[in-house]
Amino acid sequence: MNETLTTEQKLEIYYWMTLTRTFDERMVNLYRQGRGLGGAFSQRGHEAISVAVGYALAPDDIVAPMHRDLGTYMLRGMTARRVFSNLLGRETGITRGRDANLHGAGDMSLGIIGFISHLPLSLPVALGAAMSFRYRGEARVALTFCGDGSASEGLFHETLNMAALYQAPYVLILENNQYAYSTPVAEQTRVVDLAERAPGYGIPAVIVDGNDVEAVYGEVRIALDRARTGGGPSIIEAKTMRMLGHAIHDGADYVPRDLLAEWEAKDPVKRYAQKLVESGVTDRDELDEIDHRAAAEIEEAIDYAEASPFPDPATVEEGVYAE
Ligand SMILES: Cc1ncc(C[n+]2csc(CCOP(=O)(O)OP(=O)(O)O)c2C)c(N)n1
Ligand SMILES: [Mg+2]
Repeated sequence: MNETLTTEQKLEIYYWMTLTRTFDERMVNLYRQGRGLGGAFSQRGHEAISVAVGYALAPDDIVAPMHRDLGTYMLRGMTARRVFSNLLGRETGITRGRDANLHGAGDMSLGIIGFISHLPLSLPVALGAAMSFRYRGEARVALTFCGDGSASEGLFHETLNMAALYQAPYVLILENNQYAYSTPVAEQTRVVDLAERAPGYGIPAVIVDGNDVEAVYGEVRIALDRARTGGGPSIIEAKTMRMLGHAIHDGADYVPRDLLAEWEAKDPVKRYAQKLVESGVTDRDELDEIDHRAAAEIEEAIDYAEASPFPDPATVEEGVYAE
């Protein structure tokens, strides 16, 4: 299924990509200015993947995003205000200032499973959601993200084996961004394409250019439709590049500069802008207008977060379930 996107949809996708990119750039700046708090993981380079997934999911589906999937969070209704408030440890944040990054930042009313820090623990949790859809006969899908490094953990294999066995309505987006912290993919596995593992579970997989938003969208729609109509799970390996360090503290000196330059030339946001202009969908003026709208929205979200209170220390035990 490769449905054609309308002009309106393409511009909407561009808006989400530029919003995600601007959020990220402003977040990095805030931390460099000493205005940040907690951990900040740049998702620069991942915009096409997270936006395409968020755009393709149905409202009733469940998603388990990771730390570089900001576009998906925002497309599902997690506002920039709430995410910035979270990053700055404010009461108005997703975790009410308990965790100043995207860990645990879920909201089941938006169909988002909070990201679990212990990688890749979100995988079996999302599979649980998929199995519940199957048992209840609901036409819903659970989609989970997984990094190249996380794919080397035992839970990856256990989860996919079980998902395959039970033909769960489950889609796994493997974000191969070439590195897990400072470890390149070639130093943790002998397979070149992580998608090569799929036949071992008995499920289909595709490899997609993770910097091409429409290509990712097309593959995600195919996988979601397959899962929704009883065809079982599948893997989409989206190849991209982590363009900055693992987190804000990491200068990533271990990444070869020419590798970064190679991927910079394939920047997903700039590339989509160029495609939209060259194919006559729009012109640079309209894209500039969208960029300005996104920038204004992000500035407003930062102002809102910085003006929001820190949590009241008296509420520290709220949300703690252990006794
Ligand atoms: C079980 C476990 N071991 C180690 C870590 C520390 N850690 C956090 S992110 C990360 C790298 C993950 O790499 P990858 O899955 O490729 O995702 P990426 O950060 O590249 O998006 C590591 C080692 C962790 N969170 N959980
Ligand atoms: Mg990685």
